[in-house]
Amino acid sequence: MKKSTELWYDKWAEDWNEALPVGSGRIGGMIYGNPYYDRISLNEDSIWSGGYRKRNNKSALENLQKVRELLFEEKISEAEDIVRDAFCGTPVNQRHYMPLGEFVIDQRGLGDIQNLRRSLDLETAVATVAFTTNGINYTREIIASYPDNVLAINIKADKKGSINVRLHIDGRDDYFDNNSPVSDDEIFYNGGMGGEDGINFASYIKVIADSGKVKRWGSFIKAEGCDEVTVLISCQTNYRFTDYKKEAERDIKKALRFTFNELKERHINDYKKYYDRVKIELYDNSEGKSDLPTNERLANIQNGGKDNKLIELYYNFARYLMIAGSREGTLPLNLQGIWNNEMWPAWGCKFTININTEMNYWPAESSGLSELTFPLFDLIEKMRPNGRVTAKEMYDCKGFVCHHNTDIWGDTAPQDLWMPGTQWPMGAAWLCLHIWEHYMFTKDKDFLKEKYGTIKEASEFFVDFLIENKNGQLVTCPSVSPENTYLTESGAKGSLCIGPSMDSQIIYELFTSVINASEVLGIDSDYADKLRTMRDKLPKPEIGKYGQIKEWAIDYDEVEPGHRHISQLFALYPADMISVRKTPELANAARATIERRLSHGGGHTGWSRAWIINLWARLNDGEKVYENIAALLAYSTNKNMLDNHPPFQIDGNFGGAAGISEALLQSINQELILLPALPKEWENGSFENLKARGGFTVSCKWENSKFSEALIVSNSGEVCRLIVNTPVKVLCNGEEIFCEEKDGAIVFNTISGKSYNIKTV
Ligand code: FUC
Repeated sequence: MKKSTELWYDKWAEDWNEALPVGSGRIGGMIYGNPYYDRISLNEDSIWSGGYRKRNNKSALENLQKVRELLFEEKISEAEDIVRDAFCGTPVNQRHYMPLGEFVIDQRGLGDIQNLRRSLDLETAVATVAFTTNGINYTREIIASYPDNVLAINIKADKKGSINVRLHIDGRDDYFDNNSPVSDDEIFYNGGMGGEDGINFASYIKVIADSGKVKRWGSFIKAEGCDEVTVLISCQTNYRFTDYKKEAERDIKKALRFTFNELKERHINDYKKYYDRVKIELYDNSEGKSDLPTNERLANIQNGGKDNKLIELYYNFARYLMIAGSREGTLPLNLQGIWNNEMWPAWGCKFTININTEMNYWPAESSGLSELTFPLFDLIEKMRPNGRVTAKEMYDCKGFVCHHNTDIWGDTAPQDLWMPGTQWPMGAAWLCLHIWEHYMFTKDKDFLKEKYGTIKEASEFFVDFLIENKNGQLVTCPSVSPENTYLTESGAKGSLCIGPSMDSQIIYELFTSVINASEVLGIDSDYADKLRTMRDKLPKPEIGKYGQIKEWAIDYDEVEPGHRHISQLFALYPADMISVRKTPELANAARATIERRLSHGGGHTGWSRAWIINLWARLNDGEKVYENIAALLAYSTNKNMLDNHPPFQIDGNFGGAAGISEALLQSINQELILLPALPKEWENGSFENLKARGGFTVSCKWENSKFSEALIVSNSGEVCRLIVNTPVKVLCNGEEIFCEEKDGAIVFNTISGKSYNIKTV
């Protein structure tokens, strides 16, 4: 039984939140697995409403000074009134994501069903629906292939001539869609949003049958008396190709060179290149529960049960989702990855960049899926020219800026008309930190050189935008602390403010990245000096009246103390400005901050809970890590293991996975920490090939909750500063090497390409 590498069920999915996702990075499908009437909800990552729009509000600049003055005078509602009209986007909303359609496999003539098994194998990325009826065993296998650009469905039976199936595509309401027959075995399906610059798509559906008869009836294809039936589905849009119809047709033609088994093999080989890179193994404490179907395993956790293998499965599923939803050349993972069946999905299923998109990529580097972050970097490049115009038109600043959302055209103007979220000029800055992260993990100087201009340009915006507050510190204004609202002493409520803590922290990290990059590349030292001077004048994390890290420059109370965003702890995770070893007082204040949020009902959305896991991991608290992973599984995970905000939102899957590995390995403040937050329940286990900043690949084993051994591969010859809570020696090529003990760390030089064994003494 594959306890940690398979999702499986003995029932078909009744709704979306039970269906299983497959993805080629670009084409996605959600499989319900009903033998009689199966549905596969289809997506293609570039099917969005409309096209690019210039939405910068031309009234912003003329009101900027006034808004700043009002905020300095603490006339908050007056400032907010102006911002609401003069800063919001025109129109207020960006474009949104939409489905491709719903493919139907109709076998309503089947008899009673026995032995239904619906599964998703994470080791092969193959979804299977298997069942028996009238003594015949049927199998449907579904793959979404990156190398061959199609979603492929294969229907088999173990008795010749017993497949009778009606195939059809439907499901986009009346959005200008055409469903036209090409031939007896092929359907051409196309549509879109119309308009000059709208997205249009083309999809071909080809049916290949062994023996039997294939015939078209209107827009349905019927295959009767067949031994085996394969369906290939392609899709392309004018987002990528002018002649997208031809491309979609070509995808089918190319895929037709292979049998289903060949397509499957090519798909598995491609997938395994990524999936097989890392492994986390925790011992099975489930007392037999890990053998149950996935939905029952989740129910077991809800009932207070244990199942470490389900935690492993959660980690593996996140890696699966990243490989299925973010590949070179695709768009980045949106709020639902690539899987959405609503014409008007929640929050437009866009890229919300005040945490959600960033969280999607939190586990990418540490789990060895580094190159799967490229779609994110491509999107940043799309945002750059737009963000340059937004910076100029709204604020008369250099550089490029983006607010708290973007779309596939890299729209940078504010989104929504919602004071706690809309006016936040930090989106591009936060995204750019992923560029630096990529460098820190890979130490790829060519990449850094190529992207230096991007992070520099993000920083240039703040060189112009920051203003001095009354204490002479440099702060953002106007901005918000995402997406919280404060109470002033007089009882007024406000969101707009001067210098929220998170902004200063993101800018600190951004400036530091540019400074470090300029040092690594040996360029631009004058600019780096300028940033150093400015960085000194940024407000640093401060402790407030509840012993917490202050969220705003003024120590306001929150209207909602259990708010889902814990923005002021950006400094603890993902950044490392606060840490147990380097800033213990601030670390205690961070603890108080989380406790305060949680005691007021915090952590109630999936992504918020996932963030909390990472925060506890950074505070080295294994028990809290465990407690919050259990809460994530129990209350914020749908039956199909996808994160439940609610509704389904994929960030929690990735944030949760990041938290699981963060408990086992951290690389912060130039130190590599083994087993920093090991929960008691993870008594025995191991991990293989997790990546660490500094260009290290790390494997480690522990027994009875104690470190037993590790292997560190140095990929770029950096000095290793190792923290492990037991005395160890370091060996290279079987020989003990010289180590220095410094400030609680074991420090040793490494040579690129060499492996270092860490053994207890
Ligand atoms: C932010 C969050 C919400 C949700 C939305 C997509 O606005 O505060 O909880 O995740 O993004």
